[in-house]
Amino acid sequence: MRRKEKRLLQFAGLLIAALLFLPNVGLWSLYRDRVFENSPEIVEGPGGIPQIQGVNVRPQKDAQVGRDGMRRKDWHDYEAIRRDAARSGNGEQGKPFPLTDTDRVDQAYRENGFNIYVSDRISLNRSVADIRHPNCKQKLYGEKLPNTSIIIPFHNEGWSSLLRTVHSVLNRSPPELIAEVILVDDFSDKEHLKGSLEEYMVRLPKVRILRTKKREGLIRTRLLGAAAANGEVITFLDSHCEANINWLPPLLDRIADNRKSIVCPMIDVIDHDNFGYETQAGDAMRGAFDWEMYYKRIPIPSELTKDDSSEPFESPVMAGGLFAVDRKWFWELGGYDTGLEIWGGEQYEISFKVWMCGGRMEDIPCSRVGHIYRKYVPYKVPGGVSLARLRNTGSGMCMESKHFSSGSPVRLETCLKGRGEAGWSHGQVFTFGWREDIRVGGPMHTKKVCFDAISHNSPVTLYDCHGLKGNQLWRYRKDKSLYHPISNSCIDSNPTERKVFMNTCDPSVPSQQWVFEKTNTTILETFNRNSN
Ligand code: UD2
Ligand code: MN
Repeated sequence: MRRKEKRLLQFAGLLIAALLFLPNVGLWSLYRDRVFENSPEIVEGPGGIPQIQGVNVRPQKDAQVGRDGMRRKDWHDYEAIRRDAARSGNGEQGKPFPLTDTDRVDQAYRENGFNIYVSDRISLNRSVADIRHPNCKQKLYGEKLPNTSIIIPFHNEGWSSLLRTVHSVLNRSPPELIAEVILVDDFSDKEHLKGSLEEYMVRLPKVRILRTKKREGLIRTRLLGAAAANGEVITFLDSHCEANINWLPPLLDRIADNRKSIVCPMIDVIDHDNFGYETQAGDAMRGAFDWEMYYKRIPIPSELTKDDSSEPFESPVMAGGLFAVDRKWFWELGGYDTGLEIWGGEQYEISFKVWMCGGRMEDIPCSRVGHIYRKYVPYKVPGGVSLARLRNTGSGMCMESKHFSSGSPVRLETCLKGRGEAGWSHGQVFTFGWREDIRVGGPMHTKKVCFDAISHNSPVTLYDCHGLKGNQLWRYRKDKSLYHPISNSCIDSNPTERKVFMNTCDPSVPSQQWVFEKTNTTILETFNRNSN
């Protein structure tokens, strides 16, 4: 009896010792799965910047074997992190540039939709704050990851914003994972994007420049880059981004895990005024869309929130510009629809396809890339449906929707000069689209308020667009009148009172005649054909 007890005790002791000390079994291996050996002490420095204690501490770069037999390693470049943390100056650590009023010149925004003067005064190699979830600093990713081509389409991009995109990618990605960086010029006409860009890129051997033969729009421009790419994965970025610390391995790791994955980094905001770098409001959210196909970010539902919010989560649709995908899988999906013009909508197409074809789409919290959200769209949209102005023939004045808000009247105002292309926000730009209503704003940023009239003698007011025709259905007639079929009346105007109202149609009075300026007549013809 006693001997048996002793044996049992001895056995239990041995078991505990084995669990504690033998490599690759039990508790020890579980522990090693989570924390890699000899990891440096990363501490939070000023402004949340990671700093490594001690000099020349190199982490253990040897791979660790996980419970699933996968070899994983720490992909951080601690040397680069240390160099970045030591930088100081304008905009360094992603801090806002101290703007004075004279820095806020309109001209600085006009060409790019963001303050290029400020961008020019910030280093092309500036450091950004490491605002990742703390768990991201501990994560290991596959020792063998596929390499990627980085594809950056651009149309008349600013010099410093484009170059900073390229530098941030090269500075903050493991070189062996970057097959190439392909800059695809969508028929820009700015001088700095021609010879000077080519000369500059000679010093960066991984960078190639391709050019479209005519203005193609961002979708066909991306496709041109994708067709020329050699990497196992293709990663698309906008031409005004900044990649954050260790952004790439977390993306590639998910594709290595399942090649039918489209993965997106968290998109941070680079302020268009002062270039401060911060998270989007609410940070991690799912991508979705409303009934008007407007992209939205919505909170992650509780059934999907994981204990660890640094883990990937699925989204119905992506934001559009920043993602990585297995190159062959992208083509198996059919790439993008080549009929998509200039800007927009492509994210729905690719998102629906990936879900319908047995893939998955994920957002990866440990991968972060900053993006400059512009103040307004600076480029022209050839053949677009944007009506720069609706000018009255009689008075020469323009329709104006100053407050953009539902319930406010449309008024007659002096036509704004010279700002037609850039100023979608000024209230004299309208979109006459396939819904046969008249919307405030350019086609890329319509405000979702529409011309609305309730009777044959009421004022013309703005109301939330409902897309159901009725009071919001309009027709432009050959006699230059704006006809409202439901009330069988036309838009009239009174320049003295600046009023815009409905009246019995009389094509002979100039106060009822309107000209669409800077629009494409075929669009109007299509519009009228559809409404017959
Ligand atoms: C968002 C996306 C963008 C794209 C777009 C349309 C993010 C951060 N951005 O708008 O990637 O998906 O929605 O859905 O998700 N460009 C051309 N040719 C053109 C117009 C644009 O090459 O004719 C380039 C442009 O230089 C930029 C990219 O395409 O690199 C996207 O254009 P954007 O920055 O004007 O679009 P954005 O950020 O408003
Ligand atoms: Mn963009």
